[in-house]
Amino acid sequence: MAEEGKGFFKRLRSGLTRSREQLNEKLETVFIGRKEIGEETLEELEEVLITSDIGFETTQDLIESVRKRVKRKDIDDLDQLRAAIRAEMRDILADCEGRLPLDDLPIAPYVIFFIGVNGVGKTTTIGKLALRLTNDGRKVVLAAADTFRAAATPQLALWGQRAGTEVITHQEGSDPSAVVFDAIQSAQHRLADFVLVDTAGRLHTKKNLMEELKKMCRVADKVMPGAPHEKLLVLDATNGQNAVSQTKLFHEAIGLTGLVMTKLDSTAKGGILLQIAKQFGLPIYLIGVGEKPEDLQDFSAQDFAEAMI
Ligand SMILES: Nc1nc2c(ncn2[C@@H]2O[C@H](COP(=O)(O)OP(=O)(O)O)[C@@H](O)[C@H]2O)c(=O)[nH]1
Ligand SMILES: [Mg+2]
Repeated sequence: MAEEGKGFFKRLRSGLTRSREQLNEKLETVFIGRKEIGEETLEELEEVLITSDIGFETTQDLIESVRKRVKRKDIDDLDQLRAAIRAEMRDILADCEGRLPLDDLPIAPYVIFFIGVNGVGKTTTIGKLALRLTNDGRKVVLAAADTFRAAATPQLALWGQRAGTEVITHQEGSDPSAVVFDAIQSAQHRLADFVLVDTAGRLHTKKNLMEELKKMCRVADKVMPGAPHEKLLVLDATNGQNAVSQTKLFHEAIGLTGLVMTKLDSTAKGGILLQIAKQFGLPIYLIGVGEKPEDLQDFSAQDFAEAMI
């Protein structure tokens, strides 16, 4: 692993500390005083996994895989059990590794909507990503299309300043579609590579929010046929099971192209990522493991599984 890679993995591992420690503690209690792994151990293991937020189906996959290995006599201690679970987790997640087209953009500007309920980390994620993209020499335009909350626009503008990007803003309460329109047009004129669109997340008016998002998509497509190129749902790992229902809700309403999961550092519920990966099969593009810009990472199945157990 290159030096930079090592640093990233260290941050990921440290971010997932709570999830890992809780899972490991539970696994240890299953094994205390046991000499061999029988059906009873597997049943207890199943219980442990089910209570680790990874979901029913993922648990069944893991248990099946462990049972096979026990039969082949591949597992007779806790370390080997951990290795088996790790390998199976990696395989489940491998299908969900998403990558933004950074090196060869299929089209420019590449328009990405960031969607999700209030407080999940949309604005922060856009800010961190903008910083990374501009550091890599990409030209970025930010669209402050959360016109609903007064504080939203200055928050995004601050990130834009930090990253040195243009930020398209309108007045509070104005039509977010108009912001999208202006942002894409401006990006086209300036030959920008990316438009990152920050959207509102008030969920108490669910129906209106979905309609508004659909309208923003229609308007984007009108200025630039095919836009938005990504509709990414941002999820907060600390929300646990609520993150599952949010994914279902938004995916059914507007058809998502991928996911971002933030705040994995603030919870022991990191397993929720496995549940969502298994249930929806959507690509996971980015994960947040802390407050710093470097804590927004590309999602790697191998690294995540290794950091998790
Ligand atoms: N610990 C931690 N905090 C995060 C992460 N991502 C976002 N946050 C924090 O979550 C809070 C809400 O983020 P914000 O971007 O304003 O959410 P929005 O309402 O979806 O736009 C802020 O205080 C962020 O600093 C993360 O990966 N880890
Ligand atoms: Mg916001």
